[in-house]
Amino acid sequence: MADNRLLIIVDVQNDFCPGGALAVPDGDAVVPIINRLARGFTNVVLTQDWHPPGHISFASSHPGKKPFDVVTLGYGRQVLWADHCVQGTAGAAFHAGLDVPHAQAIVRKGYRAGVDSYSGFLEADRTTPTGLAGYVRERGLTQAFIVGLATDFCVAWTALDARRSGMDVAVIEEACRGLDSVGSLAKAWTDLGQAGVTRL
Ligand code: VGL
Ligand code: ZN
Repeated sequence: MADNRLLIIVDVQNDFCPGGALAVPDGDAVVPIINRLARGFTNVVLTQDWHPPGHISFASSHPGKKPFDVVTLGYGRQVLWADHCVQGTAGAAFHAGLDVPHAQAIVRKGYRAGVDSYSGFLEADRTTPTGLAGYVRERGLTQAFIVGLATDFCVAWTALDARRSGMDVAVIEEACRGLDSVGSLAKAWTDLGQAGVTRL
């Protein structure tokens, strides 16, 4: 019998953990929880935030701007961040304690210089696909369980897009941590609930 369940582990990378460039408070606490959860899944994919130097989401790319400022780009509203998850750096690497050797795919996102991507499915211009929707479809995966960092950005956007792609979606709250930079955590849970995402 086919196992249609997929665990999506979002952005458990050094820069999102304490000491990292864009640290999520208590972010590394999810590592042992995710390791334990992952043992219960045959199908596991990881997302990896993966920006080139000078990426458009970096405040340093916008003279006079600082992290958490908001700018309007061609595709809409963009929160600016400290430089983080630069391709090939230690900050972009997965947390060393993450132990999911049976993960089947790694989906990198945010690698185009001029487009951000919180979602593991669709970039911030809302038109450029990462390929994950096609992967999920070809593999016949219908039920997504989502964990990782940060709850209010990449986890929430990935969950909403998984839902839009037609999957049944649950976010496992104890295996996520949020940034809550701009009152974004409460809003994320509201949006997820309205989209029919289960909060586990
Ligand atoms: C993320 C901000 C910028 C995330 C990624 O993984 O939630 N947040 N890039
Ligand atoms: Zn990023």
